[in-house]
Amino acid sequence: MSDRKETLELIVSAARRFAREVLLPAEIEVEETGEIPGHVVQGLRDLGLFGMTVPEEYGGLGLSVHEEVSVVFEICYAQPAFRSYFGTTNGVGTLGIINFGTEEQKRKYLPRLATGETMASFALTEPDSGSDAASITTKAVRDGDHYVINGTKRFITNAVHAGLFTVFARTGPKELRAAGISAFLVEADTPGVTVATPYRKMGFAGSHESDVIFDNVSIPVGAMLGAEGTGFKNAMTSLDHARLHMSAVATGLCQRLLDEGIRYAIERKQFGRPIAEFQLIQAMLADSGAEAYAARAMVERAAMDKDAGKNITKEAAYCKYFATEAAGRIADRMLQVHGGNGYIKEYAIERLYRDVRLLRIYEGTSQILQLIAARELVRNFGIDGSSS
Ligand code: COS
Repeated sequence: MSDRKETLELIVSAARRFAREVLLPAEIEVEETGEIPGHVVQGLRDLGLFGMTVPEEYGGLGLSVHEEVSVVFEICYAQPAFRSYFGTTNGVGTLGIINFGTEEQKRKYLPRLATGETMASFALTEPDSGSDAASITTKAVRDGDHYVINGTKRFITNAVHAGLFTVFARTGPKELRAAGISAFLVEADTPGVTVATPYRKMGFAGSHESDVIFDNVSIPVGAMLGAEGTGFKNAMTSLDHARLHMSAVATGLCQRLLDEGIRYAIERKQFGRPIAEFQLIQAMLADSGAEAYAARAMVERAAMDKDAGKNITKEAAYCKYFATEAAGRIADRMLQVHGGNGYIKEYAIERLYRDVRLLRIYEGTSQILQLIAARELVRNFGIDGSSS
């Protein structure tokens, strides 16, 4: 076996063990306290998960996308807030620096992001700009050798923990839409940055989403990430990758939900037999097993295509759309398998059912992903008279 393959197998099996031995037993505590316990955070750091995507030369694990999703499948066997804790730092909050940062920006930030010493957040969404990301109104105005940022960002995951924000702001007129948006690296302790109290949510306990207010925040021109006016494309490129990661999150959860349903169906007896022997229950298990398998196959294939340098905008949209919708359907069926017990808090399915609901909304709603996939299909049709 090659050294690389052996190392990956070690990382994946360590992630699997960690999920089963450390994360699963901590789930109820996280649900009750709304916080990720310190020993879990330390464990995530020890595994190097904050720096999964950071190249080795900057202190990260330098995983390929296929390797990354393989680890995420395992970690997301546990409830998704654990992954959220390191997700923005190795995902959207860091990918921009890796892909578009100057050498100076990479050297300054990546080593401490890779260890989790500094956490990163991605600040794109605003109160009036969600799916229509090109309509943001946060402004960055040049003032000598500085930019001054004003605006409010909404639902920013991990803002309360973040030491660094990738902030998208308008440097050109609103008529320019996407072409008038630039990205900036803003340190959280810069005067004028305020992180609001996290929102109370339906699920996902342990993951914090807050508004972040930028009030006359002055940052040096060197804090711009990529060239002026390229911020939107930079965000979309990061999101293509992040949507594959999110599809892996959903895929890990599909497996967990299925296992919760199978275990219950074997243990629960009605009419003198385990309910797993009843064909209508079996249909729900089979449909869910098939969808979990399909999600995994899609995500692995798209990740390999991305590693091979292919454009995966359409495939990432397919994957996130399919895997997160599948997780929703599986959660619903497995709750049904649990009957009345599925509706009470003693069973994990009640919590997971609420948690997976968010996956179909953030990092691109299912409807936006359908739109992206269809646009790509139509755009590329006709070169050889087919869509393949
Ligand atoms: N990769 C690279 N560039 C991309 C891109 C991608 N995946 N998608 C779009 N672009 C480029 C386009 O090529 C275009 O540049 P040119 O004019 O030079 O060709 C520019 O970005 C603007 O793109 P587009 O015209 O497609 O923008 P729209 O406003 O029509 O819409 C969508 C873009 C809807 C796809 C975008 O706003 C989106 O993804 N919305 C969802 C946002 C989201 O996921 N938010 C979640 C919170 S962030 S965690």
